[in-house]
Amino acid sequence: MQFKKILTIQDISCVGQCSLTVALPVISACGIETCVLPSAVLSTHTSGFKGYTFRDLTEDIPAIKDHWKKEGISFDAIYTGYLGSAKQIGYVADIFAECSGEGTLKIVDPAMADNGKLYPGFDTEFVKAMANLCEKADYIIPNITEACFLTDSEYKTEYDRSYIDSLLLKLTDLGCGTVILTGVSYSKEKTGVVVYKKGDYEYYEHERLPVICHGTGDIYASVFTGALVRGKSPLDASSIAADFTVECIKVTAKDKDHWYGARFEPVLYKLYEMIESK
Ligand code: PXL
Repeated sequence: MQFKKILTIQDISCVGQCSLTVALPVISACGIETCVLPSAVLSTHTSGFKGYTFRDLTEDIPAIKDHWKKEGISFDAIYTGYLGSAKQIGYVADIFAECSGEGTLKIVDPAMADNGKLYPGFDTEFVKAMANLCEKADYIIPNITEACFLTDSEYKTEYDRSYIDSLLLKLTDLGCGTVILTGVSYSKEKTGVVVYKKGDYEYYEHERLPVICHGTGDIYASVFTGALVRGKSPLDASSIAADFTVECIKVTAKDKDHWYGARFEPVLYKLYEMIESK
């Protein structure tokens, strides 16, 4: 196996089972060296905790990038998640441009919204900057809420295929390569993910669990990235990510008091094999 190296850029939420505390173990478990660039340090994530601290690391990024360039460091893939500010997104675009080798995959999870709402602290300037970053990505992994903000579309909880198709078209118009749209559900019992590239629509449908679990988007995007970089097709990477995330949600649902994140740890040992055997 050829050893690969990914850079992931997202925050450290010290407590909360999201962003880097998910991406680092998950991508490592895929068998890939995982380099990190923390976008911010928060005491917890912002969804449900009150009074969290937030240290924005935007101004550290240019010097980190310049050092990597001096050392001749580049990555097989760069995967971004929750970013700290609109200005920071510009610096991340510089990293895309300057720390890529030939064939470096750029994967953007525009982690900024869910259930029809932006996360606290984000505004339209941030959304615009994120849309610009999506333009530079080979893969973007929005949920439906993020897709709506990125394309200035109406958010709907009940929809049909034509609504999803129009979101996909508008997302592609941002200029990105492939769209992985998560949480697309055409029935009560099932949900799924659409992989869309230039009019080519593939859908992986799976069980829909009656629980909402914070942090599953980060698990999904991390597994997708790891599996893709391990050479899986976008559809296979999407289905492995979906199956793994469903297992994490099932484990988490057994613990009624665990409200702030998804328990991926008990399932992590299976991930390498899930990738190998697909
Ligand atoms: O899971 C996405 C995420 C990542 N990082 C921080 C968050 C959230 C979602 O709320 O608040 C800080």
